[in-house]
Amino acid sequence: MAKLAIEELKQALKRLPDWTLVADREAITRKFHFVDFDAAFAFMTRCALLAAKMDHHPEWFNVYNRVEVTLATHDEGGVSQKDIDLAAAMDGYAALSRAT
Ligand code: H2B
Repeated sequence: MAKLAIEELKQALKRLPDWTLVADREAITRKFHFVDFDAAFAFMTRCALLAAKMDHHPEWFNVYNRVEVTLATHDEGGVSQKDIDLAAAMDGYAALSRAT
């Protein structure tokens, strides 16, 4: 899937207000905070099952109740619609557990 042009990407990010562009590469990132590790890991499990289905995988880092996610399409060296779709789905899963 082709990477988005920078203007397309900025447009797409308007609907993902909690996600920002990474400074030194073409990728998007968001930090999630949950009430505890169980909530964080439940979120990661939901995301993992979807990622496997999409064949599109997050770069992520978890400590206790915190999950930091970076999304990029490695094959394209940038952000594609798949990243946007995965980010939107992650926002939805996070909302289920009232993440901030
Ligand atoms: N995930 C992400 N985030 N970017 C990719 O380019 C990508 C992926 N490529 N998951 C897939 C797997 C690719 O390696 C396989 C061969 O389809």
